[in-house]
Amino acid sequence: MKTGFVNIFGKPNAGKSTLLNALLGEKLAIVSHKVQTTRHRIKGFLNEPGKYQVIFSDTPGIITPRYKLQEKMMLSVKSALEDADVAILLADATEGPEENNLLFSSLKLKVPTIVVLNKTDKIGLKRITAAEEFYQQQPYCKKLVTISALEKQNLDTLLQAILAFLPEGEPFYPEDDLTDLSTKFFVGEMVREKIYELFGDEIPYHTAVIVNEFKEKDTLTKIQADIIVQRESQKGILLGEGGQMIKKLGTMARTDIEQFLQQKVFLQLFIKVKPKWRDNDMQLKEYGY
Ligand code: GDP
Ligand code: K
Ligand code: MG
Repeated sequence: MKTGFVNIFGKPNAGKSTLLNALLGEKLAIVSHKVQTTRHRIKGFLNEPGKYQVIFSDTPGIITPRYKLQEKMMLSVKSALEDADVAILLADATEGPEENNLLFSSLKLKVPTIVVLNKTDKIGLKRITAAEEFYQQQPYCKKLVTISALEKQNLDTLLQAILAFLPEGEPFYPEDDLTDLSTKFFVGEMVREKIYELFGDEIPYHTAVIVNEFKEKDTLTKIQADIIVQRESQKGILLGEGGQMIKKLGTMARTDIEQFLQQKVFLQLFIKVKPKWRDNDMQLKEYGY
């Protein structure tokens, strides 16, 4: 059977997390229109027992780090660059190809690379064709596929292209697993996603979520999580007047978590101020980075 690591790279907001979710038919990676939403490498497995196990990795968008958290994010990209059997270079079709080309060339990948032109739902055929021609001339481009991750267009063509490049081998993970990450991790991510959804520019970038308690009982799962911010003023914004924002956040996150776990959830959120956590090695480790 075909098995191997297929790692997705690209600029922030290219649609990497949307693509991972679309390929797996399951929402594993959180998505927002803001850059740097994804902080970890997130693995999801696509299994067809006896035929293939594709281990997809979503990665943080490639940037020049400005603080330690971003350095750690780029380390997770580096690990994905090193173990890829096939690389997907994801380009946003609504942008000109030059900047993406600079990034893709700089990665110096030695494995087969598929350039995937995403968001083709947003542009006309003429621009799609021009971009196709551009990428097909690049030495790293072994294959080009145009898709819309959002509208799930052409994903099967992409899968077939991937399988053609994947080596033969035995499965790396049990064939009924979807991921190697814990439920606790995904619960924290769902809280984080709502912070990206509800709060303006700066807040999400100063925030971490840590799940302290995760207790499954017969009919109810009890979850307690801390939201870490850097300043008192940010705590105030997250709380909102009379605590209305944190309440809204809690309700939105709980709804998603209940759908994910298929169970009733009691979610308790506390806000804690930890100055400069994004540059503190110990704290980054504690928060899972
Ligand atoms: P990432 O930063 O590369 O992981 O990108 P995300 O998956 O978080 O997506 C960034 C934004 O682009 C979100 O608002 C997505 O809904 C949007 N997006 C992703 N794929 C598509 C697509 O195929 N078409 C359109 N129109 N929007 C997309
Ligand atoms: K994003
Ligand atoms: Mg992402």
